[in-house]
Amino acid sequence: MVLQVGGARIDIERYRRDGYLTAESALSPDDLQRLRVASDEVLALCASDPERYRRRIEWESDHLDREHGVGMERVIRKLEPVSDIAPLFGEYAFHPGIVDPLRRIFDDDVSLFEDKLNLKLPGGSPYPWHQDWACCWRAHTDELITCFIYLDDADETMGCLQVIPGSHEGKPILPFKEGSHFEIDPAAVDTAKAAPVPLKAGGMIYFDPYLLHYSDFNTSSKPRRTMIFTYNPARLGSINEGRFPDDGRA
Ligand SMILES: O=C(O)CCC(=O)C(=O)O
Repeated sequence: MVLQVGGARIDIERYRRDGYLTAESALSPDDLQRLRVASDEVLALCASDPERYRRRIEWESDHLDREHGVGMERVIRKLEPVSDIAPLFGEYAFHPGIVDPLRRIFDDDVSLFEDKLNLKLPGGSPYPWHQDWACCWRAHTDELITCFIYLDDADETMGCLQVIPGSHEGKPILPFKEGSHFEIDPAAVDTAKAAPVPLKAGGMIYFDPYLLHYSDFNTSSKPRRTMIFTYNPARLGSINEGRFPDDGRA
């Protein structure tokens, strides 16, 4: 069944078959500009007091080897969660152009399960092949859909998302690489089937929690910022409210 939801063409069978779907931007150039400004502001806020915001911050230096880490010592790669300290992200999480397709896939309203801002600034580090449910969400339902929204144009030189279409099929839980609780064993990943998903700013990727995905270094001179929202069906309730750290905010 193919649905036209706002500007998005939603092919539900395709989502179920491939485990992901792309959609054109639901956001205007003004929306995107507001979000980029909000991204800069929340980044500056957290960078100004990294001790206070430490539970939200992932540092590039924890993901880069010595060769790639030069000059990246104090660069933030990810902020999670952000919607409570940067409410604009919380507002856009419920933008109809973003969530209406999900309401059709879930056949229900949505509840926001997770929100984050991945910066991938120039020189930013890869995310090795992983499955979100297996690495990060096992304590919760797997009735989850992630929406990945590029705030900047993203191509392969900027480390756009890459996926293995259909790898979610049958809800496999693939073995981790030895010593990791995140990265899948490279022997279990057929990288010949990898499909890069480059999109213009505002472009969206909806994907399944079992889908194998990856992104490479940002070797360009431009940022590849991404707003990432994960939702569960509203009938399950607000099941991940405990994710917001109490970092002494007024
Ligand atoms: O931002 C990226 O490039 C990948 C992020 C990702 O895979 C994740 O947050 O699970």
